[in-house]
Parts: sequence; structure tokens; C-alpha cells
Amino acid sequence: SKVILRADYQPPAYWIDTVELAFDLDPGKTRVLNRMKVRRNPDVTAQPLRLDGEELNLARVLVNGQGTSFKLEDSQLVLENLPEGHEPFDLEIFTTCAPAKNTKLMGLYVSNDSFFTQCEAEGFRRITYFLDRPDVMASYTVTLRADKARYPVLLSNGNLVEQGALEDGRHFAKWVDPFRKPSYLFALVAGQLVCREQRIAARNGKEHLLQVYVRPGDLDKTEHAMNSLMASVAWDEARFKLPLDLERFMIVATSDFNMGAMENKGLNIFNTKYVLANQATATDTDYSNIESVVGHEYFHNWTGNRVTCRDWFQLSLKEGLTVFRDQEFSQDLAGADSARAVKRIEDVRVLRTAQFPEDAGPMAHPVRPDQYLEINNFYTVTVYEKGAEVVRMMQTLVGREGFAKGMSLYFERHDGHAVTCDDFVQAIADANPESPLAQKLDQFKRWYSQAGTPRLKAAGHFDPVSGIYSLALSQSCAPTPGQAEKLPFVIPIALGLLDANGNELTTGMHVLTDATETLTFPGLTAAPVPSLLRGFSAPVVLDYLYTDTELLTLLAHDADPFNRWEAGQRLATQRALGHIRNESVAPADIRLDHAFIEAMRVILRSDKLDAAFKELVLTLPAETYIAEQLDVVDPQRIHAVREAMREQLAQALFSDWAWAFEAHSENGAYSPDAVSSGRRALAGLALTHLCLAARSSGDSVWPGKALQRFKDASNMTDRFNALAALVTSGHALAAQALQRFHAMFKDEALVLDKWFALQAGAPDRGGNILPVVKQLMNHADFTLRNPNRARSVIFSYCSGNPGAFHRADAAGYVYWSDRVIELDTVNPQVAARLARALDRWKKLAEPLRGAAREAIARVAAKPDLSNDVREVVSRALA
Ligand code: B3K
Ligand code: ZN
Repeated sequence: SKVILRADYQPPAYWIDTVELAFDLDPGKTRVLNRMKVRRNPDVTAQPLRLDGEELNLARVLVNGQGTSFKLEDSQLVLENLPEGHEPFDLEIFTTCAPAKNTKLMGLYVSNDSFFTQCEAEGFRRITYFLDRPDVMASYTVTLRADKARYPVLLSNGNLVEQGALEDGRHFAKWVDPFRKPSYLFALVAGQLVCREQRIAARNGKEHLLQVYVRPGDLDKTEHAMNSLMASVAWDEARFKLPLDLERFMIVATSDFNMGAMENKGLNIFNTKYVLANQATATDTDYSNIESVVGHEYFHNWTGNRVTCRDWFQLSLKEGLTVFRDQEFSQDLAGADSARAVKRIEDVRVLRTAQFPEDAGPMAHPVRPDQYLEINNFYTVTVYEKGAEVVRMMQTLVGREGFAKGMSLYFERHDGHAVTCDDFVQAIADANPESPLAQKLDQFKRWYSQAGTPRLKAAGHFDPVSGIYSLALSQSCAPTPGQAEKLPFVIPIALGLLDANGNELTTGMHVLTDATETLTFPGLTAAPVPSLLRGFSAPVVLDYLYTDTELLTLLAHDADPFNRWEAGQRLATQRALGHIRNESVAPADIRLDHAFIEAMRVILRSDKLDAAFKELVLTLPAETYIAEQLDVVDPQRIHAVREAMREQLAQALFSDWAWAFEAHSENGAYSPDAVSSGRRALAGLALTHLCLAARSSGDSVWPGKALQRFKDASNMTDRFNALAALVTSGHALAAQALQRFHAMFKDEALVLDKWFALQAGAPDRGGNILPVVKQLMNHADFTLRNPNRARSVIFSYCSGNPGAFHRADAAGYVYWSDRVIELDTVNPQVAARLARALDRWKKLAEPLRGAAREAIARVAAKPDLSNDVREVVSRALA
């Protein structure tokens, strides 16, 4: 296979106007009849028709009803003797495939004796021969035939126009999608499913039918998904005037799914993890994830489906924009400013712990990549989350209303078409000609073309004689693979200046476009404390040598909640880095200073702050975030230092944690709203610290209370937090709680995933986790075939537990290479994700570095690797 280049884009030589598909569904051998109306693209020189196809058995090809000659070349069907001229002709292709054998979960596959499809990015070619590229948009009519008892529900995109009985206990359903679409948005579902229904009236009075399909036992877990869907419909109408354009909108849940969910037109298919929830089985985090993913897929109906991508390099056109939209949706639903800030902090945390490392590693790529070997490897945090930050900066530069105007222009220009990232930026700029975005348009687009996280350096100087404070700004960006030199970015910097007492002196927005610039603020009487990059106004690393005093002022007073949190994180990070670098002090002997501990106590005890915000401030920066601040990484030491800091906070704030736990653990009726979930989160963090403190004191009161809470809890959040407190503190009571938890939820797959993940992700004590992980893989409930289950054990260990994974004896790496190789034969997409666990191997301290390279080389040496895994490991070794 070869590298695909963005620069090589060519429009298709043929168009496909209509597709009529007829399926005879059978797990072992499904028959697919595909009748297309095809015509030559008049703008492209005449050439053979090359249709993509993968793992298909070809039975027949007819052109205008006649047999024709064809060739099969590297998974393409090549037709040379086609009618001349530009009139449409009929092309009929008959193939079979084997859904039951499809473990890649791309194309048509079977899960729990039901049929599902996943076509993005290139799965449709596993169903039939086609021009499987997003710029070929066609009208689809789909007939499904299957055994009626075994597959009573038959679904596809659009509207159900006909259904009925057939001979031999079979039945059929015929669906017509009123919208043209690219093949990646095709979907079908067939099986024993039940649904929750809701009729809603749109603003214009039109009625729509919303449905959430699940397996029969799961109907009691669909209310939240339906509520989220209704909220999404209302939000898109209110915020962007984008209505639901379908009579019927369906969501279907399946437990075997490679990613989160898929936005197929009118028939979204979801991982059960992002649909099913009731208070007994789902945590607050699950509830909020469901809200965002349901929103995300729904919002794709406009940003992705009505306007789609010209080619896969433009993926962020739909993904960055749609992530931005789902983030805004969740913020708007959260309501209060403080709750919005909490959501913003959570989003930035994801960006900095996952995307910044990606941007600094071997897989670094621009938001709009220039090349790929396997497109599935580019569904990344860069394309999604950094892409969303780029869209957010546009909104910052043109204002909220200006952005909404830009969106309207975008749809006015491009509705029904397959376009590029440039088209999107152009529309936002054209709708706001006076904005800094329009004025610096070409420079702004570097966010799409240049990879790497820019560093923004700031240094302040106060001149007491003139009363002028000057702030020297400079930006730079380190080289990334294939990009040695970077040009300056457009960086919107929201900032404020505080006096020493924390009063705000001034506030504003500066758009940095040059490599260096100096801002001056006259009329000051003393050196101010700068609050920079408020709300994280640009996805950059801010280098400013803050003193503790400045950070303590910001933590206590900044009007911007994001930077208040950020100040606390900086205080913690500086301490963690100091202790990590000072190898003469063992982690157990680390002492946190009074000022830091008191600042944390003040936040915890504040009667003005929300519980959710307190929980974020009192959570120390993640190990992976700390690792990114270091040139040479010893993951075990990072883990040990962070744990030691947690234990110190646990002891020093013992009575405060006890107060926090009691004050936030009322047992009222469950509701997943922002305020209640924030309270539960803080109570959970408190309980963890109380159990950690008990660990060093030997006292068993709090572990006992945790066990009691675990047993009595009326919702999964409290129950799981209590279990996690016992497990992460390594208390002896953890074993019986784990056993009991398994017994209670043995029939709840998503809860078992949590049970597996908690154990594989638990803090390592003397190398005990790897044996636990191996044992878990032998558990009767473990299977490699189910992506959620594989992730719950293998990823929780290899990607989510650096302190346990990076073992001095390299056994973690050997385990990793075995699993990558093993998974690659089952499901290359999942394997390639796992392969990324060692992305940052070059930063590891020896002997880990050498051992990691060896493990990667071991995978790379395997001859028949998938493109997915090959691309990841060869980039890692480059
Ligand atoms: N568009 C899908 C992702 C498809 C991934 C294919 N490997 C989900 C989403 O972003 O909404
Ligand atoms: Zn998406």
C-alpha cells in the first residue's frame, strides 16, 4: 500500500447519481445487489472506471443490462468498455460478503445476532464495489430482506416507504433517503431491537419522529439519550437556526463498535457506552459523555452531512467544527458561568493531556494533514480537539454573532456539497470582513497547515518612574515530522491585569501575529499580576515565569475561572517538577509547603465556589501532563511523586476532606445536572483522599465508611467512587468490594468494563498490576473481540497507567507488543490505537527508552501487519 497525498487530489472521473441496494441478510453469506446510475464527469479526461472493493465475492457485473468485461486489480474493479458520451448508464453489481466473519467492524458486521454497518471512512467498499470517496454523492434507495423472527427490525437511512412479508418467514423493508450523500454516511441495521419513541414539533410546526433503538433489556436506559437528542434539536435551531431536516431520526446502540458513534444520515449508530444510562449503572461522567456524543452526532447532520468533506484530508472541516459545536452545546446546557467554565477546563484538560503530546510526537500532523497511509489513523485528537480550538479561535476573532453569520454564509454557499477547510474559513471571514480574522486570513490558516503546539513566551516589566507596565510577547513552534520551520501563528490572547490584592485593573484581547511584540499598559502604580490566555483563548503553551505569590493571587482572585484553576495547576506542577528533578529526596519524604496546602484548603472550604470547580482545582495535574513538561521522563518517578503529593494533601487537609465528604454526600433523588454531579465529584475526591490518609495512618474508619457507602449507594457515581477509593488506596477491603461489584453487575457489560478498567488502571504497588492485568485477560468475561472490553483492560493499563506500564524489567512493553500483534489480526483499527501507547518513547529515561524501542521494533518486524499498525510503528521508529 502507498502513501496518499493531499496534493494529489483529483476530482472523480465518474459520478454516481443514484444507488439502489438490495440486501439478503444472512450472517454467513449476505447477498448485495447494487444498481447504480453512473455517468462520466465531463470535467475529467476519459478513463476507465475504478471502483473500490474489499473482501467481496464478485458474482456479476452488468452495464445497461448486458454482461461486460472487467478486471480486478489491487482491490479495485476496473471497467474499461463503458458507453461513450456523458449520458448516464446503468451499472449493476452483484456481490456477497460474510458479516459474521467481519471482526474489523468496518463495513457490514454482526453483533449479538444483529447486523450493523460502519462505513466511515472506507467501509462501504466492504459492502459493495463503489466510488468510495466523500465527494461522490448519490441518492440511495435500500431494500432489506431477512428472516422476520430473527431480524424483526430492518432500518436504513431516510424514510420507510414500504414493508411487508415474504416467503419462508422472511420480510422486507424499503427505505429512501431524501438527501444525496457520500457512501460513508450509508447505514443499515437489522435485528431484535426495541425503541423509545418521541414525537416533537419543530418551530415551523412540522412533526418529527425520534427513536432510540436498543436490545430488549435496555429500554430503561434510554431516557437520557432521548432527552439529550431533544435538547440537541432545540439547541441547533436556537443557536444556529439549523433545523432537523428529516421526518425520522434514529439512534441505534450496539455493544461492538470501534469508536464512540457514527453520524449516518438519519440513522446514527452508537457504541452502547454513549447511549445507555440509568442511575444504577451509569456515572455522572457517562451521563455527560452521552449528552455530548448524542449532540455531536446530531450536529453532524448539518456540519458533515449537509455539507461534507471533499476528501479525507479535510476531516477537521466536519470534526473540528462539530466538536466545537458539541462543546458549546454542553456549555450552554450547563447554564451558569461557573458550570460553563468547568466544561471548558475539562475540554482543555483533554487537549493538553492527549493532543499536546500527539503534537510533540512521531504522529504529529497538521489539523489538515498532508499525507496518510491509513486514514483511520487520522481520527485524532489533533483533527478533533485541536480542530475545535481552531474553530473556537475564529469565533473569538469574529465574535459570537459574527460566527453565527459566518455559519449561515457557509451553508448558503455550500449546502449539498463536498468542500474544504479553506471554504469554511473563507465563509466565516467573508461574513466578517472587518474582523482580525479577515484581515489576517492567510496567516490564520497556518493553524490548518502547520503541526506542533506553539509556545507563547511572555515577560513583564514594570517601570515605577513612568508607571508603564510592558509585556514582551514572543511565539515559536518546534519542528515536527516533515516541517522544520514554522511561520508565526495568529494567536488571540485574552488577558487581564490584577493588582496585588487581586482587583482587576484592566481586561482585553490582543491578537498576536508577529513573532515578537511588546504591549504597554500606562498609568499603573505598581507591578500588576498578568492573567494571560484567559479561558485558554488559544491552543498554545504559555511560558511565563510566575512567582508563587503571583499564582496565589490568581488562584484566589482571578475573575477568569479558567485562569484561577490554571494558577492552581501551575503551583502543583512546579512542585511536582521540583520533586521529580530532585532525586536526592525519596518520594515518601517529600514535603509540600504550607502556602500551597493552605491555598488548597481555602479553595476546598470556600463558600463561594462550586463543588465541581473545587474538584478540578484539588485534582493534581495528570501524570501524562507532568511528563510533557520534562525532557527526560521516568514515569514511575512521576507517579511516585504525584502519589506522594496526593497523600500529603490527604493528611494535611484531613479534617477538610472529612467536612467536604459529609457536606456533599446527601442522598436525595438522583439527577445528573451540573450542580449535583459536581457535589458527587467532590465527595468522591474527598473519600479517595480520606482512604489515602488512612493508608499511612493505618486507621480503618474511612475505608470502613467507603465500604458502607459502596454498599448503600443509590447511584453508580457514588458506588463507583467508593469502590475506586478503596482500590486506589490499596486497602484490604477493596477485594471484597470488587467481588461484590462483579456479582451485582455481572449482566451489565458497560459496568463490567468499569470493573476491568479500575483494576487495570490502579496504582502499581511493587509491580502488582501487570499480573492483575494478565489475570483479568483470563477472566471468563474477558474477550479481545469486543473493543470496549479490550480497551477496558489493555488500554487502561498500557495508555492509562504509566506508573505501572513502564516497568524497569520491560515486561509491560513485551505485553504491549504481544497485544498489538494479537489485536492486529482481529481489528487493525483498535490495534493501531493501542500501538500509539508508546508514541513518546524517545523521551523515556534509559533503560526504558531502549526497551521501548526494542518492543516497537518487534512489532514492526512482523511481516503482515495492517496498514494501520504499520504506519504507527514505522513513524515511531523514524
Ligand atoms: N465520524 C465518526 C468517526 C468515524 C471514524 C472512522 N474510523 C464519529 C464522529 O466523529 O462523530
Ligand atoms: Zn464527529
